[in-house]
Amino acid sequence: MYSLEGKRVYVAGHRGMVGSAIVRRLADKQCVVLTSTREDADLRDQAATRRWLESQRPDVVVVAAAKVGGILANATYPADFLYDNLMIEANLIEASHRVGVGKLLFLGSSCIYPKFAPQPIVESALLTGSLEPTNEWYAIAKIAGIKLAEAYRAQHGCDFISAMPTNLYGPGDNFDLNSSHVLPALMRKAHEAKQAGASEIVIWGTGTPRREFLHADDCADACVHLIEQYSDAEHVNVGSGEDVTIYELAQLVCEIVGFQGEIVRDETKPDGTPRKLMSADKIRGLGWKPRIELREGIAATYRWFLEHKADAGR
Ligand code: GFB
Repeated sequence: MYSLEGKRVYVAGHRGMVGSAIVRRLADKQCVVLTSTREDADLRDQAATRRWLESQRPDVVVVAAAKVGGILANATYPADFLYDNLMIEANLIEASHRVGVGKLLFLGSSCIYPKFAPQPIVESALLTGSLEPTNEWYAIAKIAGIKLAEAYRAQHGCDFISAMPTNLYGPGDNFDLNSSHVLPALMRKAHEAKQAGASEIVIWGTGTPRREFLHADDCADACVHLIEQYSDAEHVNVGSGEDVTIYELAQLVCEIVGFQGEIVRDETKPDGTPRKLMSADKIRGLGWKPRIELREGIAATYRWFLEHKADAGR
């Protein structure tokens, strides 16, 4: 058991959906939460990152900072997804070792696993096959992050651990149709179609790929649980243990938003990996399970969208 009480906890990436959820989750932990802006330290800059950590002296570092995006953004900006993520994680992990950080949590993604990994995907499936081409750049950066954390543990005895969240959604998500993940994209499309009285929304691909979704608040809860309860080299999957097809997801989002038109498929757009349901056995064995059911989580996220984003871009 690692106690967070009285600790200085640096959440890198606190403006993102997961980072902000982790900051919320830490509110009752009697720790000091540290955050940084791009002006404090550009985390792609090694010297700036080191200076920031030396000045703040955190006990705990959460690597939730990353360049993220959906299937199209990954394919459009491969250099940014590989370079930015490699730099951010390498700079944070190395500087954390230098300043003697007692616990570090690195956050990856379920796309680290082979495209055709047996389902549900167990942690040991890492590096057993080829990656899905639409997100191999991001995946390779995240695999390097896992291995860095593992290497610093092996060589320097650092208590650095890694969590692999599944596809996440929730308040603070990106709702831009060109760069977002599927769930916020469908929410925006359904909302705008309803507002405009349109007869259909268009979804990308065949609608047959299966995805597992987890609310960002559940992910944040799992992250804090792992910081407190887990200390080992192998990464830990963080998921709900259930998946749906993209078409089923679109139906659910339309129902919650109140859009009754047709769902049309644009098969010129990529499907990506056919399925990536992760095994949740390991994290359940560590005493954690999600609380937010998909329908309830989407409804809460839609309320957030209505309050914060519904008018964006008009
Ligand atoms: O969420 P998403 O962009 O990323 O797409 P991945 C999931 C599935 O939803 C794909 C389909 O089959 C998309 O073709 N889809 C349908 C849509 N309509 C839409 C739409 O309007 N927008 C989007 N974005 N998708 C990402 C990786 O993969 O998952 C990242 O690219 C990361 O690297 C992330 O790992 C968790 O699930 O395919």
